[in-house]
Amino acid sequence: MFRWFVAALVPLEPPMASDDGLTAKGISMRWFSVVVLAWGALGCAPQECDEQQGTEAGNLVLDPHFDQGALCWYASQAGEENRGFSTSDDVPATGDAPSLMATNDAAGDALRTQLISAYMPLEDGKSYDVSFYARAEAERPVHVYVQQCCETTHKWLDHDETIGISWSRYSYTFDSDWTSDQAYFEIQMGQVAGTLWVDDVEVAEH
Ligand SMILES: [Ca+2]
Repeated sequence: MFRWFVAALVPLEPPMASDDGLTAKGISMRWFSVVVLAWGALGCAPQECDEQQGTEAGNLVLDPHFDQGALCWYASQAGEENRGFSTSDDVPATGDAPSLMATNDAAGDALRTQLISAYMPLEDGKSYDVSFYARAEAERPVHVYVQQCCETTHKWLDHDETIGISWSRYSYTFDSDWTSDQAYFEIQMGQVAGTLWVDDVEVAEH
């Protein structure tokens, strides 16, 4: 069963102590606090996301093609949900409209603007393939994660990526050394201002 959560960026003083590697990467923890409402634990589905329609066999990502826009995802900018996010008919050649379009309106920390999937279950000892289509109005960095929420952070994938101006598929594989039903896929795109399109996200057993 997918669980759902809402995360928010909250100013935090003093900076949170962390050994999760974000500070080591020079990403300020000052703005980083994840507030979790595990509605799934209460048996509540996302209020507007149709989980049945969004579920695809063999793909752990809920609504991976953004058929429901961002309803099955958590998208935020500067702590404001859905700010700068909309659907677009600009899609990869093999894809179907819509894609998800994100416009970051100011450069900042990577996590200033983030796109986060609903929870996925991952198992220790299994290998997983991760991929998505993306393009940007100008070549730009993003950061791609598969990690666990929230008090015990575990990262399966932690990758700096450069997105080009043409639709391309970005792919990764990892061997899971951890079991969790609170894993999520995330793209952080707050590093530079500009627009990014994303579609056809997949996390699947290898
Ligand atoms: Ca699509």
